[in-house]
Amino acid sequence: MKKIIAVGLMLAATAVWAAEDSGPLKLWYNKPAAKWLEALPLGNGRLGAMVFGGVQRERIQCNEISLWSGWAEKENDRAGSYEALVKVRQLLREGKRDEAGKVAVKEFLSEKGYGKPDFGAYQSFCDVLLDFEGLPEQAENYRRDLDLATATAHVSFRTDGVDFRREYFCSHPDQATVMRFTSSGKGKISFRLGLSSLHKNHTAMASGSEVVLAGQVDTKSPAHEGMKFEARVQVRAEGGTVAADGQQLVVKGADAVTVLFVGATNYKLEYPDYRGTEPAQLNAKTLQAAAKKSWTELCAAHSADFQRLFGRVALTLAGATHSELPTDERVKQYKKAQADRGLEALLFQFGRYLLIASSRSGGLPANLQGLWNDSNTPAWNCDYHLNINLQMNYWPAGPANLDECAEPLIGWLADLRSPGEKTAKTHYNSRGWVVHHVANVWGFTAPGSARGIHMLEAESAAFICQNVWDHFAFTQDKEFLRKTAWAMLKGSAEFWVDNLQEVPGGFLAVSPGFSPEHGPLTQGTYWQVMIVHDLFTHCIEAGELLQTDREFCDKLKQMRARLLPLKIGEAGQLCEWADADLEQKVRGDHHRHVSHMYAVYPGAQILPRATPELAAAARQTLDYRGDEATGWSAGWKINLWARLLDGDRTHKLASSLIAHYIAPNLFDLHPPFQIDGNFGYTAGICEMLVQSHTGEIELLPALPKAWPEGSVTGLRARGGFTVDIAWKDGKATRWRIAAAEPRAVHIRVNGELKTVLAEKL
Ligand code: FUC
Repeated sequence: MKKIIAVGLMLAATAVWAAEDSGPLKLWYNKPAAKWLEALPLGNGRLGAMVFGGVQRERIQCNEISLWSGWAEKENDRAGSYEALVKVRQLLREGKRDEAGKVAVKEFLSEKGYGKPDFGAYQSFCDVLLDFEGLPEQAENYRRDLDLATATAHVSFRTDGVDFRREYFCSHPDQATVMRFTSSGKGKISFRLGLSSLHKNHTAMASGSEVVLAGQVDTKSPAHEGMKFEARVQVRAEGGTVAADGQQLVVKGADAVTVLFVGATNYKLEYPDYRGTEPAQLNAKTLQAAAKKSWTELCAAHSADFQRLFGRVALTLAGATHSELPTDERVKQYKKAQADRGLEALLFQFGRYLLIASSRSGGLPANLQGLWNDSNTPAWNCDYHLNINLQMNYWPAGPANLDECAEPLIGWLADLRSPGEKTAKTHYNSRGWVVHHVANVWGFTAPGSARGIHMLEAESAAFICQNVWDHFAFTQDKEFLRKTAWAMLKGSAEFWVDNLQEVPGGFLAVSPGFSPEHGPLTQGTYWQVMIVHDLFTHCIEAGELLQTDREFCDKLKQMRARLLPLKIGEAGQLCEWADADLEQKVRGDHHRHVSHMYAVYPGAQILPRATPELAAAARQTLDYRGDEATGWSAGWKINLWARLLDGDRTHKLASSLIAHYIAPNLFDLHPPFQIDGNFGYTAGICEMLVQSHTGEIELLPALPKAWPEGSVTGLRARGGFTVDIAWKDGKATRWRIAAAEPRAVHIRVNGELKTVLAEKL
């Protein structure tokens, strides 16, 4: 029997939690933003704002996460597609991959969807434009910052001997973007405020102390009504006057001003119509409630709400930190020297900040840009890509102690099940639910049109179920497992029970299979098999925990045992395909997708200690692929190298992400901006410090030499544990594992495996 050692006894008497300070959690600049990628993001999960910080002309570019073009189609699935699927599978059995691909594109893919107007795109919302009368374009002592600790942006400067200060935040409790303008002088605040929008169908009107912009997205189709939206601003001046002038509000000679911004659409996350209350009605109610609160009360509510989430985790990395430099300069400097531990820690916390700001309960999931977008034709529709991007967005939720932020994803998936079941029936004549490469807010689950076999990624539902399972694994919330997750997992597993195909050797595999954006259609793709393996495993475990569906779970066990076994290729690589000819190109292949690394991360089938040969093959594959790629690809590789327990290589990837793929405002660049890279980075840092996918909690599994000393508190491990660690000279000097109830847990620390008692949280 293993000895249970009280945690406290292991603590080195001199150790402290906080190593050297990694510098303030602030992004700061000495000039206004000239471009969107220099502006500072605020968000409450539904409303987003980008603060430019101009002295004379201030622009706050605003978003609302549900504002989409397109519409809810009654029918996205393609009648007769199942017959085409039968043909495609037969062609693949005959080894006719090209022909199978052609039939799939011509006869199986839906004519609706991606690239068509019905699918839609995430839209810009509106801008709040402020012209401050009498202020110059440039001022002395200028500073613009975003304080991550309080989720507040500030702009301050001095002109004509008067100090001006502006503060901005997006409040979740009050569902409003709040601005406050003050100065050291009396009656010094005068401005005109207007709202503008890129949408051609809109009107703006000011009256009293409010201005309202109402609009409707153009569907370019008379048969379909576009989404309606409305923004409303209320100005509360202390001293001075407020008057309406056409489309603008005019404030003159105020001492201080509070501005409340509310915004809404008539979208409702509810299949099949996705229509809800009129935005004017929603806004009137929200504004009325927020208007009753003073600036101080609004601040206090925002701060308490945000701190509850953000304040759970602290990370300090000893070593050089350049917080004295403006953040854009700091990023430039990092490109040259990669010697700024403070920036590495800041970017970690920025990822946590962004998840809180773009994904809160009651909202939609964070899309390709979180919720920040200034275009009506954004890259990839700024949609939900399910062949890596959406999954990556939620990788940090569990380990970075932000479980609640996964709720929008869970809610959206719950809604997607109904259309997903219909698609499974029509396209696969099968039970269960399915979604493919891309999805939107309109319940689109079909294999979308136009873009060729890329659209054919039926494993996407099973892939996102990995996030759903992890939500349970981190929270241990059995009610969630019973009431919500079980139906999702079981439904997805049912789909695969009906769809796995027998391939040579009597194994089960996915046909048609496709390695994301790489290679042809085949029945020998490994990544899909890896995903189905994990789905079945999680389902079996859930069934046991919930004491339900024993027969079904037994069936899953039998089928899992027959899945195509993973293979090591002639060049020592982990094979992406069972088709030997496709593996010939492995040496020169630097494709950004490393899909068959799924079994290393986020899956856990390949483990350096338990499956060393496969782990060595995974390393070899990553070496062939190389470290360069795109923002999210670098983000994924950080997690992969951490799981392969190589701290220095992990740090190299993390440094390379900062050096190559970070904008002045710390948004990650694919390029263009894609938020998955930010979230991949943050998840990767967690994976360097704590891992918990093997039934034990490993402390500092991938600590690089560059981080000899530091501390982290509040990270989470699967099983509902919270982990604090301090380290020095690359060794843990102090740690604390806590759980809701004290219980024994296996930990691996400083090369030893121990059983310790987790403290009560
Ligand atoms: C996937 C990637 C692309 C891009 C897009 C949004 O399809 O292959 O690189 O990230 O998503």
